[in-house]
Formats: sequence, C-alpha cells, structure tokens
Amino acid sequence: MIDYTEKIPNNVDLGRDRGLQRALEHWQPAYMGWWYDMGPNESHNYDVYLRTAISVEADGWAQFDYVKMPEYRWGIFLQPRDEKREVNFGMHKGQAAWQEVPGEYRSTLRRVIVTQGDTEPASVEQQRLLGSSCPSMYDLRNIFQVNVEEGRHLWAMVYLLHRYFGRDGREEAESLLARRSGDADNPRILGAFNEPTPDWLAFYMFTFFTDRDGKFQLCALAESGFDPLARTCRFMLTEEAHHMFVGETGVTRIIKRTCEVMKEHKLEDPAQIRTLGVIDLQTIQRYLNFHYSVTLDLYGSDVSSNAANYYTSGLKGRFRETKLEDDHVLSEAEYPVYEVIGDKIVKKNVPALTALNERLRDDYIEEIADGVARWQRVIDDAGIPFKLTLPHKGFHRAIGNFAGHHIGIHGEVLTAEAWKKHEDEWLPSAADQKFVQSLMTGRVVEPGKFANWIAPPLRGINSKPLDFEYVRFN
Ligand code: BYC
Repeated sequence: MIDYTEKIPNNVDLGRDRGLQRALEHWQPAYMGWWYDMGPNESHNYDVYLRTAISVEADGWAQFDYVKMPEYRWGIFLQPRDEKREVNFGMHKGQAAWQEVPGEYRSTLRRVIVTQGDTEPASVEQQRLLGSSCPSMYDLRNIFQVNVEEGRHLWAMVYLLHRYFGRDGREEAESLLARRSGDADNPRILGAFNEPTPDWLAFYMFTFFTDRDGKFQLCALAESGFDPLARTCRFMLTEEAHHMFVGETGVTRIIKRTCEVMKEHKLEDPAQIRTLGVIDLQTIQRYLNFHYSVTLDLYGSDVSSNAANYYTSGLKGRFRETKLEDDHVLSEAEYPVYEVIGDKIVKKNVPALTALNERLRDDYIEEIADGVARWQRVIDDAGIPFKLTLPHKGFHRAIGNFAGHHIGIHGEVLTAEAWKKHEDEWLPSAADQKFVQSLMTGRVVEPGKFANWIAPPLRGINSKPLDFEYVRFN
C-alpha cells in the first residue's frame, strides 16, 4: 500500500532516507510553483472527480473522489521488487538486475531519464489552455486526470534523479521545471513536445499518437537492467492506458458525430459539412497526418549508435523484450531500414542492434494501424465512402533517414516545390485550424451536455452517469 500520511506519498520507504526526503521536500514547492504557473489554467479551485492511486497492486489501485488539483497526492510509486529479476539482454544478460546505477552508465542513464521526464511537464504545458474550450464536463475531467498523472510521471523520474544521481540529478530535476514547451530559449528536449496543442482535436490526436509513444518508450525502459527504472515505468504504464483511451475515444466520438450529420443531411462536401458545425473527415485526416509524422520522429534516427549502446549496456530493451525468442544480444541479426537514394526509397538491411529505434517505431506503427482501423469502422458503419489512411513512414519527417527529403503522403520522393504545393492538402492549414478553433470558442460545462461537434461517450467515468457533475467550479 501507499503511505498517504507522509508529506510525499510513497511506497519506497522514503522516511528511512532523511537526506533524500529533505531533497524531495525541497523540490516539492518548486514543483507546486510550476503547477500553479503552467498547470491547467484557472483550475486551481475546482473540485475534480479524479482517480488517485492507493496501491500498486494490479487489482484496485485506484480510488475516485473530488480533489482540488493542487492538493492531488503526487507521489512515488514503484512496482514491488522481484528479488530474482535479472538483466535480460545485452552484454550483462544473466547478471542480477542492478539496484544501484553502474558507474560506467551513469551519464547515459541520466540522459534517458531526463529525456523521459522532460516530456511529462511538457505535455501539461501544451494542454494548459484547453479547459476554456472543453466540449463537456466529462472531457474536462478527463484532461485534468491526464494532466495530474503527467505531473506524477514527472515525480517518478525526479525520484530516480534525486535518489540515484546525487547533485547532478538534483540539478536536472530543477531544469525539468525550468524548460518550457515551445520556448525559443529554453525549449523542451524532443520536437513533438514543443508543438502547440491549440484545440481539442489536436489534444485527442496527441493522446492517441504521442501518448502511445510514451507507452512504447516506457515499455522499452520497463525492460531496463536498472531495476528501479523498470519498476517505476511498469507502474507508469498502468496510468498511461487511460490517456490513450481518452485520445482514441475522443477521435471516435468526433468522427461519429460528423458521420451522423453527413448522413442526416446527405452531405459529402467538406465546406457544406463545416457549415453544420462539425469537423469534416478530410480535416481529421490532415490532423492525423500531422500527429502521426511528428510522433514517428520521437523514436529517433533509424540507425542509431545511441540506441545500440543503450541496448548492449542493458539500459533500454525492446518492446516486450522478455517475450521475444532470440539471443537478446543481437550480435548477428539484421533489420530493414529505408533510405532515400535519388528519387527512390530503398530498403536496406543493417545490424539489428543499430536499428532498435526503427524497430520500436515499427512496433508502434502496428498498434497505431489497429486503432485507425477502429476509427474506420465508425465511418464504414455509417455507410460513408471515405478511407482514413496512415501516411507513408517517410512523410513529413524531421529526424532520421527521411529528414531533409520531401516525401509525399504515399511515399513519393518530391522536390521541395512539388511538396509545398500539396502541403495544405496533407497537413492542417491555417484555415483548417481557424475553423476547428471557431467551433471551440467557449466551454460546454452543463452536466450531461456535449458540444455539437462531438458525440457523447458510451459511458461515464467509474460507472457514473454522463450527467454526473465531474467538475465543481466553486
Ligand atoms: N526531437 O540516435 P538518435 C512520453 C536527438 S513520450 C529532438 O537519433 P536516440 C509522453 C537525440 O536526443 C516518450 N531531438 O536518437 C507522451 C540525440 O541528441 P544528441 C518519451 C531528437 O538517442 C505524451 C540526437 O537527436 N520517452 O512519455 O537513439 C505525454 C541523435 O539521436 C529527437 C523517451 O523518449 C526528437 N524527436 O533516441 C507525456 C525515452 N529524436 O545526444 C509523455 C527516452 C532524437 O546528439 N529517450 N533526437 O544531442 C530515448 O530513449 C531517446 O532519447 C530517443 C532518441 C528515443 C528519444
């Protein structure tokens, strides 16, 4: 169980390590300062029907109640230790999993933890203003739930930095509160986390696409030979599932509502559909193209010596590493990557060890394709002849082998001018964004009411009805 009598709730026996406890209690007010500045705008006095972790066991870890977000019990929760756990891959395979940081991997490991940690507050910053245009009280509560859990994920990484990396770790923990999403001078580390999330369609796309990168990266880190990181990530993954649910169902509901209006009025022309106050499927496709491509970049270069080192050192594994049947060392194996040569995209086999980013990206794409197929079913069920598609892997990429090339949506290698001509057809244009924003000028918060552009969800939170008062504004 988690000890909630402590100032910092935890299941790591924090009280026994006074120095660490003091350091974290020193960081805590800085975190609160960040939350008041950069957390959801004007929300500090709301009572929100939130889920809080009460135990890390698989069954019944969550408790639901009204909470003012600044009073949310952010804390430190690790999955229980398995005394027999080993390093399961790389050159240390078979050794007992590390309970302390191996000296030679200190800086590498710190970098990975900082990169992971940096995304968490970044996403809260990106979503900060969305409360003022929410489509319902249900959705408002969901975004707040996502935000407080991202805050807790930051705590998870900060605990590791404080506990295992001494003064360097404490300095990194401070920097995590100092960088700002989109800031010109002190931006967040990874590209996607500096993009704006200006509207709710972007928010749902982000939680579907980008939070799922979170899932895959956390799965890879949950395989780490550094046991405290693995145990932390395992618990984070249980929270991540809800974020992807919010994204997937959010987009489903938007598509559903659009299809209803299209059928009711027998319309197919996007311009006419827009006049009825719903988002045309073409615009949804362009948002999808954007979020997908920007998220693919988060996996890093297709061929990466960093990734090879992480793996060989036993720091970051593959998706479901222990379920894979091979040598877990990858000394001989190869893996295909793609390169642009002249006006062609060419497949090339490289040592699998160097292609681990690409492999994780491919695992991700497989899961994404299933989700998009579920969205497609909503359109098919409505009998509307429109196909949602995933763009080519090389489309609109800024990292890896496709960076610097102009790849079309179907994988055609284009000149910069030819690509530019299609830009507004492939990515959300200024006009698309303006239209989407025009639907979201105010918030809808009467219990049980939903904005015109989105269908209600199938059910409420924690078996509550849809007209439950999920947020009390006081
Ligand atoms: N933007 O060998 P390379 C989540 C840098 S999301 C900017 O290609 P590597 C969440 C890279 O840092 C999951 N820079 O890549 C979701 C390196 O820089 P240096 C977050 C980038 O190192 C929603 C250089 O390019 N977790 O949790 O193999 C809401 C060459 O590096 C980008 C993690 O990512 C980019 N997109 O792999 C809330 C896990 N990509 O050293 C939360 C931890 C690469 O040359 N991170 N660069 O200056 C990692 O495992 C690795 O850092 C990466 C990159 C997979 C990101």
